[in-house]
Amino acid sequence: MLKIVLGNKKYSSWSLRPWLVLKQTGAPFEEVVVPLDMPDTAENIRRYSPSGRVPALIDGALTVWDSLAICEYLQEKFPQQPLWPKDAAARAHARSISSEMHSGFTNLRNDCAVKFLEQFPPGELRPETKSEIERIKAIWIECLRKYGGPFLFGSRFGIADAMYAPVVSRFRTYSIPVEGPVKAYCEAIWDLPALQEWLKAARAEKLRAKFHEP
Ligand SMILES: N[C@@H](CCC(=O)N[C@@H](CS)C(=O)NCC(=O)O)C(=O)O
Repeated sequence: MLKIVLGNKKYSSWSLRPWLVLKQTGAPFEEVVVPLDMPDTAENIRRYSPSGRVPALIDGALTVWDSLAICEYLQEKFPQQPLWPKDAAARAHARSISSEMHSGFTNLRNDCAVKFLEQFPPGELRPETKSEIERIKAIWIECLRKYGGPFLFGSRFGIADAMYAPVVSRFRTYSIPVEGPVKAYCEAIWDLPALQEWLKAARAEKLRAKFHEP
């Protein structure tokens, strides 16, 4: 059976992404949660993955690490599932925005750490962070218009949605205003049964992470 190695569900945004994609495949899988922010975190993760970072996917003798590589592997393993869009141009678009998320938006990532269960009143954001938020909203609006929603590439939740799911959480946590199609998209993601299942598990989690909690 497939095994996915994750960090704390309250905080691990990189873990959520391939976990959502794995849920979308419908395949059974086991989970291992490695506590983050501990002196032995990297050593513990290295028992599963050479990168010392979560997430990692274990499929028999094969280990795949790094969120986007895991998503790509899942598409190859489950070719009947439209995790990437079937149309080549749409697929290239989906890969572009997924890579843009994977390698970018560092101001937003640094200033607005993912805390899936928390909500704060609106605060002042740096101009660099605001401009990344505007870029993300523009990406979503373009996709929703072009492919008809409710997800970025149409009626099915896919890898691109999974890559941006933690941003939806950041918008909630930091009370970043959303309206129109962006608001509808955020609601569609937040209401996903799989995301709600993740949040339920996060609420039940007893682990604490010192870099993420006072
Ligand atoms: N580029 C990686 C980033 C993975 C990452 O930074 N994971 C964090 C948790 S969300 C981690 O493993 N931290 C462990 C540590 O810092 O010791 C991916 O996309 O999977």
